[in-house]
Amino acid sequence: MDGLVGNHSTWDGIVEHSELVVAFGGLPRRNTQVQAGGPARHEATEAISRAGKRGVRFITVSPVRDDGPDRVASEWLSLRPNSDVAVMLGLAHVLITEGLHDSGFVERYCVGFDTVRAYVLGENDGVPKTARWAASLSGLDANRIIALAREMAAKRTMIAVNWAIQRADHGEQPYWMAVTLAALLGQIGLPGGGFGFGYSSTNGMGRAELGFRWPAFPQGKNPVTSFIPVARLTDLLLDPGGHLEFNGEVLTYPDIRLVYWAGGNPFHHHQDLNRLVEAWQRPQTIIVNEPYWTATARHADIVLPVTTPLERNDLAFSNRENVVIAMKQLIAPMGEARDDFAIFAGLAARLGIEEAFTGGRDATEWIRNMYAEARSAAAAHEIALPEFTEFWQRGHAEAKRRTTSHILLGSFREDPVRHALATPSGRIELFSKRIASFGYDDCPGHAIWHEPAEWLGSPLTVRYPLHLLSPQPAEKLHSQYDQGSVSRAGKVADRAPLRLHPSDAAIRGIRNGDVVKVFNDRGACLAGAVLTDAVSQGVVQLPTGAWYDPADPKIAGSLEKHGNPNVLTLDHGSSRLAQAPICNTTLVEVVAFEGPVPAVTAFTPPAIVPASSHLPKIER
Ligand SMILES: Nc1nc2c(c(=O)[nH]1)N[C@H]1C(S)=C(S)[C@@H](COP(=O)(O)OP(=O)(O)OC[C@H]3O[C@@H](n4cnc5c(=O)[nH]c(N)nc54)[C@H](O)[C@@H]3O)O[C@H]1N2
Ligand SMILES: Nc1nc2c(c(=O)[nH]1)N[C@H]1C(S)=C(S)[C@@H](COP(=O)(O)OP(=O)(O)OC[C@H]3O[C@@H](n4cnc5c(=O)[nH]c(N)nc54)[C@H](O)[C@@H]3O)O[C@H]1N2
Ligand SMILES: [Mo]
Repeated sequence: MDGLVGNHSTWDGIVEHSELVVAFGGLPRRNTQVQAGGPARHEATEAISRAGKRGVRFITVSPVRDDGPDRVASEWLSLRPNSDVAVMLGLAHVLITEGLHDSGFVERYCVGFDTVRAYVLGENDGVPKTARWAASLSGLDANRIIALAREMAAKRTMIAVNWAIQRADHGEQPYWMAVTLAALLGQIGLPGGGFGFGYSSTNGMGRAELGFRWPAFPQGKNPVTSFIPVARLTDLLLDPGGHLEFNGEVLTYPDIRLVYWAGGNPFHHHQDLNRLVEAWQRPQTIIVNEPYWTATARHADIVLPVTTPLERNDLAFSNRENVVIAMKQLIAPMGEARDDFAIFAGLAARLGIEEAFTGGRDATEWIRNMYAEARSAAAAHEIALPEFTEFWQRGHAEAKRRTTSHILLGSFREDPVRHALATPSGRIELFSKRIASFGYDDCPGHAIWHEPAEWLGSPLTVRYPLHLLSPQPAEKLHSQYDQGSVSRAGKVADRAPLRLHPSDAAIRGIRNGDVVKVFNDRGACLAGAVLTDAVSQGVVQLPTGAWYDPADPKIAGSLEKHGNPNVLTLDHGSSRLAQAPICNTTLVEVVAFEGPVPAVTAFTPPAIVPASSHLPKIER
C-alpha cells in the first residue's frame, strides 16, 4: 500500500479547498502523535486546526464521539461498528436515484459502474440499498443519510477513512466502497476532493513525498519463497501442510520448527491469544530478541537481550518526514545487551558468513554509510544535506521539500491515457474482473455489504450484547513502554481502561473505576471501567497495549488480569482476498468483577541467574 499511501493528497488541498470532510472512523489526534521512525513536526494537528479556522465542515462517522478532531467542531454521526459500507451504499443510492452522481467522471475514468449501479439499485438481489436500508443496518437516521448525500454532492468533499475500519471482517469493502462513492461524486483528482485513507492514523499521511527515500539496510534476497500473511500466524503453527486461499492463490503452510522473532510482540498484537498460546507450543525452539521482559520474551526458549535506543548509536527518520535525527548513545549497554546488528553479526560469524552479513562494516560505519547514501540520494533531487560530521554534531538534519503539494490522481484526471493507473484496465476499477475471477463469495468483483461474523446485528448479541473496539492506546505505541510511568498513569485500578456508556454500565451495576471482567467464548480479561457517553450504547472500547498477563500462564484461556483485548478478538482472515486481521469484529459481555482482585504481575522481572554459573561465557 506504500505507493498509494505516499501519493495521498496533501493537507493543503483540504485546508484551502475542501468544504466538507466526511471522516469514517474520525480523525483522532491520539494517533497522529505517532509516525514510524518518529514525527518531526505535528503537521496533521496543525492542518486540521487551519482547516477548521477556514470553516471546513467536519463530520465524524464513528461509534465513538471523540474519534472526531479535538480542536475543531465536528458533527458526530454515530453508527454501529462495522456498518460503514452500508452507510456508503445508502449514500450512493441517493446519488444515483437523484441523478446527483457524476456520470461523465465514471464513464471517463472508471470501469464497472453498470455493475455497481445494478447492485446499489438491487436489480439482481432484490435489495435496493436505500437510505432506509442503510439506516436499518447502521442505526443512523435515513433522512440524515439522504441529506448528507445531497450535501456531499453539492460541496467539495473529502471522504476520509481511517485504517481501523479495515481491521474488521470484510474490511476490504469500506475502502473499495469509499473509492466508489468518491468516483460517483466525481471529485477524485481535484484539490480538497476525492478520498484519503488514514489522514489521522499517523502523522505523515497528508504530507508531500520527499522525492528520495532515507536509506535502510539492504534486505538481501531470501531464498525461501513461501510466505503467509502475518495475521495467519496461529493457523500456520497449528496446521503445517494445510492450505490457505489468498489473493487468487492457494498457499501451503510450511512445517515450522523454529521461530525467531525480533522487533515485535505477538502476545500484544495477535488475535485470539489463547489460540496463540497453544500454537506457540508446536515449534521446537523459539528465540526472541527483546530489550524488555514482555510476554513474548516470557514465552521464548532463548531470549537475547537487546539494547534500548539509549544504549546505542542509531539514525531515526521516517520516509514521511523530512528530518533525520542523530540518536546518540547515552549509556553503555546494560548487562549482556547487544544491538540486533551485533547479535546477528555474532550469529553470522558462528555460521561462517560474518563478512557477507556485515559487509565488513561495524555499526558506526553502517550509520555513516547509510547517511552518506541518503545525502547523495537527496543531492540527486537537488536537496542539500550537511556532511555526516556536521549532522552528527548538530543532532539532526532537515531535507527541504521541493514539492509541498500533491493531489492524489491529479495527473490521471488531467490525462487518463498518459497517466493510466496500474490496474489491469488502467482506470479506477469499481468492478474488478481479476478479483471477480477468483470466485470468492466473501470478496466478489465490486464493493458489497456483507454482514460481519460478529456485530450488533448478529444473533450472538443474546449472549454477548456489546461490540468491542480495540483502538491504539493514547499513552504509548502499541505495547511499548507499558511498564513506564506515562502508560501506568493512564490505567484504571492498575488495568487498561474499558470505556462504556453509562446506561450499559447502570444495567450491569458497574461504577466508574470498578474492576470489570470482559469475556466471550474465546477468553476473559479484567479491565478498569470508565463511564462515558462518548461511546455509543452497545459499544465498548478497550485499547491495545496492556502486557498480556494470564492468571495461570500454563493454561490457555485462563483469566487475563491486565486488560489485553486480544484474548477476546477473533482470529479469522478478513476475506480470502487479503486474509487481514479482524480485531474490530468482536462481541463481548462485561460484568463487575466479584471477589479478590488479582495483582497485575506483567511487569515483574525474572530472577536473573549469573551467566557464569551455568553457561559458558559468550565472547563479546
Ligand atoms: N498514540 C498512538 N498512536 C498510534 C499508534 C499507537 O499505538 N498509539 N499506532 C500507530 C499504528 S501502527 C497504526 S496502524 C495507526 C492506526 O490508526 P487507526 O487504525 O486509524 O486507529 P485506531 O486507534 O485503531 O482506530 C481509530 C478509531 O476507529 C474507530 N473504529 C473502529 N471500528 C470502527 C468501525 O467499524 N467503523 C467506524 N466508523 N469507526 C471504527 C474506533 O472508535 C477507533 O477509536 O495508529 C498509529 N498511531
Ligand atoms: N486488538 C487489536 N490488535 C491489534 C491492533 C488493533 O487495532 N487491535 N492493531 C494492530 C497494529 S496496526 C499493529 S501495527 C500491531 C503492533 O504490534 P507489535 O508491532 O507487535 O507491537 P509493539 O508493542 O510495537 O512491539 C514491538 C516490540 O519490539 C520491541 N523492541 C523495541 N525496540 C527494539 C529493538 O531495537 N530490537 C528488538 N529486537 N526489539 C525491539 C519492543 O520492546 C516491543 O516488545 O498490533 C496489531 N494488533
Ligand atoms: Mo499498525
